[in-house]
Amino acid sequence: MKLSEIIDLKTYPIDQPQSSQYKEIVSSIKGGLDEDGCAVLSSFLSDSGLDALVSEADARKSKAYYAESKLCNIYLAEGNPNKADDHPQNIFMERSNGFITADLLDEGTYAHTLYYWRPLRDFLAACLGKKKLHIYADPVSNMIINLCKPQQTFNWHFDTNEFTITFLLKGADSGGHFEYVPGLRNRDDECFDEVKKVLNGDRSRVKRLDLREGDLQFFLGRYSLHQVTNNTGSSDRLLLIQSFTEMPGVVGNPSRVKDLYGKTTTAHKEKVNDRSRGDQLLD
Ligand SMILES: O=C(O)CCC(=O)C(=O)O
Ligand SMILES: [Fe+2]
Repeated sequence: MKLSEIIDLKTYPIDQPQSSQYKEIVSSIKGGLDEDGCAVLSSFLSDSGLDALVSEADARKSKAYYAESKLCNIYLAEGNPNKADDHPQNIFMERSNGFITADLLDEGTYAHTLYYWRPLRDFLAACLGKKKLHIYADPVSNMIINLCKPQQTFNWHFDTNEFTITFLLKGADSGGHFEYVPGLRNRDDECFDEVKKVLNGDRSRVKRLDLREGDLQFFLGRYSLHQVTNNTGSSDRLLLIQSFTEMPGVVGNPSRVKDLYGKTTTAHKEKVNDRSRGDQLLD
């Protein structure tokens, strides 16, 4: 399988770092990320790539994991009995989406080929101004497909990994919008007061992204609170998510991984006390 079958390499020559087009793309993404932690490359996937990725996702939909517990806080973690009832750790919202996990997108799939393609990672590193990026070492959640069926929703939350790219494979006919609040917390501060305002319905800092099928979205989800609004249409919304880290060996918090994705592996057990993080933020 050639990468030119998946990505529109003519418009986005991300395998040619010396080209002027490459440099222009990198600088436009840097601008978007600096401004609000988010940037989009429209129609990044080729038509055939999009079709192939949608077929892979459709074939695995019946294996998507849906958690039993539906009420979650924004840290996708337990509440904190030592804090007031209206503290962000103790505010719970409905989450009803499911996930097709990384172990179902095995070697040989288009999604896997794209994720492990070195030029993509180098390109992402250039966009982020980092020397090198690593594949997120979490074998369950490093590459997943978020499945929001009609009437499903993904509550406000922060991500574990600093940096994610997503590909919209199938949009909802109505609802199912990606909304985010850029830089709502930072590596040194949870900014609970600002977080609380958003959870209490303040929309002044909320942005909504108009994503189209085949678009590539860059997103700094560890610091930007985000949600997917209720899918009020009649078709499924499918989004492929690939995560990368600056430090090698990062895996998710075992209880969060188990709750969201239904399983953990020996990698989570080994890393239970050593989950290499660049910060002390709540997960
Ligand atoms: O489906 C989306 O647009 C966002 C998914 C997401 O935030 C996540 O899986 O952490
Ligand atoms: Fe997220």
